[in-house]
Amino acid sequence: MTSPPGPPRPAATPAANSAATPEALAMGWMHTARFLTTAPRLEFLPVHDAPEIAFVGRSNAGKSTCINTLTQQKRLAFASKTPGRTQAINLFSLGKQGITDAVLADLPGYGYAAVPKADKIRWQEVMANYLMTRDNLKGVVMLCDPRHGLTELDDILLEVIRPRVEAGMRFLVLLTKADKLNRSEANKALSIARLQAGGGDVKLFSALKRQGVEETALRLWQWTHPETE
Ligand SMILES: Nc1nc2c(ncn2[C@@H]2O[C@H](COP(=O)(O)OP(=O)(O)OP(=O)(O)O)[C@@H](O)[C@H]2O)c(=O)[nH]1
Ligand SMILES: [Mg+2]
Repeated sequence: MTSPPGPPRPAATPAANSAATPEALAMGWMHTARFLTTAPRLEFLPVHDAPEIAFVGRSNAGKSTCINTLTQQKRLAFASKTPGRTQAINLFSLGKQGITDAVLADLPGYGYAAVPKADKIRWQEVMANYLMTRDNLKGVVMLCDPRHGLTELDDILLEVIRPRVEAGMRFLVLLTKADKLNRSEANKALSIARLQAGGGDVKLFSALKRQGVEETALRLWQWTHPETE
């Protein structure tokens, strides 16, 4: 007779549980996400020691949906059909047993036509400031709808972060809503975005088809736990 299995023991790090794949462990880690705070302006952002990862991109690109998919939580980040929905920086803590070992930042999208010009400029300044000055910013995930490609505003943002990327900050472009592309469109979008991102890391992502989800989770784990890379 075999004894019943005991309760699963939480792993301190993904590597601690040898039975599961690194991707599955990274997904378990992502699932620990919880709301930390919302900051309408930079000065309201809390200071913390954990590595931070920012999700940036045009309005409606799918940033909030991507965070919900990665964290396997339906309504952690507010996703909406109405562009311009995320209007403040929302932070989410990650880490097992209540210990925060990374923070995700959902940033408001840019480029939404209906936003008054003064607000747009104010927001671009806030964003540039955040990306240039946030000390513990470890990585940036830029989300881009491949049907529009990387736009002028995405290029400006790439320029803003270039010095930090050259200094070691991690960077990934996710081509979202990949479920809307056929295979040849997807391949074409990938090669164009790779060129535009200066040979940087570009992946297809679909919340709907769950494409690229586990790889992205693992990537974010590795960025924030370089000792495990
Ligand atoms: N088909 C498809 N639709 C998606 C996917 N990801 C997001 N969407 C849709 O795209 C719309 C915008 O998604 P959000 O996640 O709110 O976009 P956002 O980038 O956070 O937008 P802002 O907060 O306005 O900057 C919603 O209607 C989502 O359902 C995807 O992978 N596939
Ligand atoms: Mg959003």
